[in-house]
Amino acid sequence: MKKVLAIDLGASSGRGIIAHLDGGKISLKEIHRFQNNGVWAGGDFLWDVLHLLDEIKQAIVKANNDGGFDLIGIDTWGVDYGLLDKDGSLLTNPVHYRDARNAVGQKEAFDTMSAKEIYERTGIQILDFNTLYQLVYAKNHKNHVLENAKTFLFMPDLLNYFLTGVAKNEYTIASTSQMLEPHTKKWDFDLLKKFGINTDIFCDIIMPGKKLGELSDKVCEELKVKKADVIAVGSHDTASAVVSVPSDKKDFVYISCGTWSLFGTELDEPNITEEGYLSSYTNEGGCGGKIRFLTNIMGLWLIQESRRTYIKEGKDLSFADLEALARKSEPFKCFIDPDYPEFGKPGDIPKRIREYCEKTGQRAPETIGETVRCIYESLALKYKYSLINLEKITGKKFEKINIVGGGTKDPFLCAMTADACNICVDAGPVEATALGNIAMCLISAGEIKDIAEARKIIANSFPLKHYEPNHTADWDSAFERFKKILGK
Ligand code: LRH
Repeated sequence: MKKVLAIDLGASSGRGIIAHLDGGKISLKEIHRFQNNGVWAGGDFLWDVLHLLDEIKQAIVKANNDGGFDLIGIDTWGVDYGLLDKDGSLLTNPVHYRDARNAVGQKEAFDTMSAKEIYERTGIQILDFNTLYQLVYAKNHKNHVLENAKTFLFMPDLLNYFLTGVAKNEYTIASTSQMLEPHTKKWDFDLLKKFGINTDIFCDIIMPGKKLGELSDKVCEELKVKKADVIAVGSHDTASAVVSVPSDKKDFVYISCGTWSLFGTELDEPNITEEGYLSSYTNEGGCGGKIRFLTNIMGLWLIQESRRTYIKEGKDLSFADLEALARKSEPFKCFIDPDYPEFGKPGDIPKRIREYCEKTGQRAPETIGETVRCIYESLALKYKYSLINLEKITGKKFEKINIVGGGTKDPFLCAMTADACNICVDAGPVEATALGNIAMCLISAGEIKDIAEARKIIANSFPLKHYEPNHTADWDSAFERFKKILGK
């Protein structure tokens, strides 16, 4: 039985988890957890990638001392990248997708090609942090860096490179860039050339489930560990999370719920339409040849970032405290569009919510509980809005939503999702991303046949929490008010 070390990096923390298949079930053990905070440096908001590499090395040492491992897979958030020079050295720290420069790059990109045209070519949701716009910014304002770049690597590719010396771009993470041709799953070099981006820096694309390489001799010597295979998993965290949705149906709806809420389904082919464009549906690359047809919704970030503000103000409240305060507050007082661009930037979210409510003619939340309740209800209403659009675009009718990821630990949000959408919700597994990563490693090693079998094993290994909808007329009138705020 092969042992897997899954490294799962989120935008606020990272983990090392060891796992193996045991009697038809996957057993997990978290061996290392660490913080991953963006760092402000001289006005730039950056990722401390060497800190991440160091933490990954600590996870490798701990896994080695805990019985060893045979396979390792790394997944991270989407879009962000690092550049290597001709000697293979990192040129600068990767920029955080929440850095304000990306909006500038996006605006500049639209001078060359309209948003609609970019969507029609790539099928990817227009988000200001897409790698395409990050590179347009770099070309216009940091060309001295790009001029010295020999190799372009997304975050998981870069970490894989540090461990193996092999430089490749994994397909699922590359699909978040808005730089792939969605049908051929190859780089869209013609598109990149239109933006004047040097296409020589991109690597060969490797498909998820393939072996990328091995821990290098240098790394093994430094850490005093044995060789292990490094697998190209669905290295975009959402791609990994979707692998572990415990559904036995061909058509299912998932929310990968954490800092972001990724709401969607799986398709066999890209679906690129005017409606998809207008309702912000994306065609990201999935594992097993699938397309992740989903919309990126600003998720629990809104609560995480609000909590940071409260803590700075001296109110040391846990997530459970915030949830309890929300439960006690007046329902349906006011709503926000969670995806209003101002909410995506780090800072005082409660203040921005008050300003948003005043601007949209609503009673602004006065207490912490009211603010958090407003976030919860607005998320649930955005899910309803996204479900209606998904059914319209795909022509399918869905009977259940599978919520996976950290958000499944929040019963208030899960129940509200069922109530607002008037649909059953199955919540779990919590460790969806790590499990998808582990599943692709075990598929690559031949221990699991395919993704369908992995989903059965995962459903068998981790109990789900079921929520029946308790839909009331209040949710219908709330949804009408919500749509007006969205301008729909
Ligand atoms: C979620 C996620 C999401 C986006 C964002 C940048 O963690 O990967 O799918 O790509 O981060």
